[in-house]
Amino acid sequence: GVKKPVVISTWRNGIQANEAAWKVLSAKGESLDAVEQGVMVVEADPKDRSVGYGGRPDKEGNVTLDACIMDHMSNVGAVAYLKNVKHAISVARKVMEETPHAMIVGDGAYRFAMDQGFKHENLLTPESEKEWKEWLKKSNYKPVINIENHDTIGMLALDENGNISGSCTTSGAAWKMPGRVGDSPIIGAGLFLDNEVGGAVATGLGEAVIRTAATTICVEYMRMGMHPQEAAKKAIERICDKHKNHPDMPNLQVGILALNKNGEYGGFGVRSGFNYAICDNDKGNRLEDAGYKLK
Ligand code: SD4
Repeated sequence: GVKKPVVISTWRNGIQANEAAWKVLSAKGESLDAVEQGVMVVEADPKDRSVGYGGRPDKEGNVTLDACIMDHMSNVGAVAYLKNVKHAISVARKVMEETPHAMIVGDGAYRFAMDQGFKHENLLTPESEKEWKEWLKKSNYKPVINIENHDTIGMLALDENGNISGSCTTSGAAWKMPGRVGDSPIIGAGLFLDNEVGGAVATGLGEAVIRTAATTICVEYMRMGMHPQEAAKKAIERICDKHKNHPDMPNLQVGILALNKNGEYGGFGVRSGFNYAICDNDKGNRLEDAGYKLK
């Protein structure tokens, strides 16, 4: 039988995000509202240092946000390199619903957000500013697995009507080059779904996810009949294979979550340490460790 509703999201912060999403889902609400409201909790949380308010800045001290959202009819909306607006996911949803476009970036995204009535806010908290100034002393850019960038939130939900939606939002890689955009706002990279099959979200080193269209292939593996856990594992194996001789490999971490139409789910990482929050009627809201390829 189909298990629904279900919501799954990346990392420990997914617990609080799932709670907000579950309010929508348990009231027979739509998965699109669930995945927006869920990740908004994390965007507003200054303690989460890689999403929204309080996110770590780029190398010049600017907090810039990337986000995308996708619904069961394959409608999509995305923003990238967005400054001074806390809820990038809601701006992405407005792009989807109020414009003929799929993605708006930078100054255009900011101006669109202002037109839509979003508030201009400073997103750099004193804590993130302090860390950035510490980093500036040495200024060497080297992504550290599971430590530096570990809180991007990606979420997938299956609602009472059997419809899947997904969302993904981040401040990206800490101390990134100005203008750098990761996988998180890119449909087919950080997030992909097909309501006939299921969906997938990614977290970790965005460049590696973009190179392999990792969430797209995960969904296609499910289309071929694989269980979400197996599909996520196969997508991670593809990433490892394509990065065998790549300089990113020694520090590479990517985590992928997958959810199918039956409410079955799975998670897999390149390395240990990737976990996710899952909420369903069976066992409630809990944190689970993903499988992994390398120690
Ligand atoms: C990025 N994938 O911008 C994001 C970072 C991330 O947990 O997932 N952090 O590359």
